[in-house]
Amino acid sequence: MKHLMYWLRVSLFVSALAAGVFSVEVGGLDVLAADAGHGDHPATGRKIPSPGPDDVEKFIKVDRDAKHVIFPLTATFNDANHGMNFNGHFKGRAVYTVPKGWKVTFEFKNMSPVPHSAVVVEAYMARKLQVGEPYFDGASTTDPLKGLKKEEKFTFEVDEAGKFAVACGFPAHSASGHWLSFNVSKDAEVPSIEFPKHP
Ligand SMILES: [Cu+2]
Repeated sequence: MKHLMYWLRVSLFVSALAAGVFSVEVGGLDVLAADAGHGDHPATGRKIPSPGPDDVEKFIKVDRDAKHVIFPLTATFNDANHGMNFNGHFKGRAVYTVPKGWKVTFEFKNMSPVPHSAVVVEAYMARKLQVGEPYFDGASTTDPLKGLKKEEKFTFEVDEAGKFAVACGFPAHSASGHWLSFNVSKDAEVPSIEFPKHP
């Protein structure tokens, strides 16, 4: 039922967009993230990791010598933000930081029948209806506008410091909150994830 409602919302939105009558940013879906923690996915019962403040180290794989970090990235991990979340987080409220010059792999997985995708873009792009091309070479799933209903890994190198976002590239999803904060830092020595307080 939830998925049906969600489809309905999206198709209504897309129709509005097509008709050119949509003028305000989608921002009404302000459901706070449930404490994601480790848990069973409500739809599948599968154990999927989702980081909380105490288990970031278990969640990410770090190879300091190779300067390579691997993050799981599960779209629709749970029902938070109507399923428009990665690992249970949305609207930038998980901040992934990686040191400049490192290699980053995202292990994208979509748990929903709705297509989702992932694209690394400059932070301000996350609020747009279409988030555009990946900022770093290779920093997206295949054809992010269409989205995927399966798993796909992608790896890229972060050769420039700045504030970025891991956004869903399916039209209007990121504007509805389907994005995480992704910072490339020239000072950080190891990758980290932080959870800013809700405003
Ligand atoms: Cu999405």
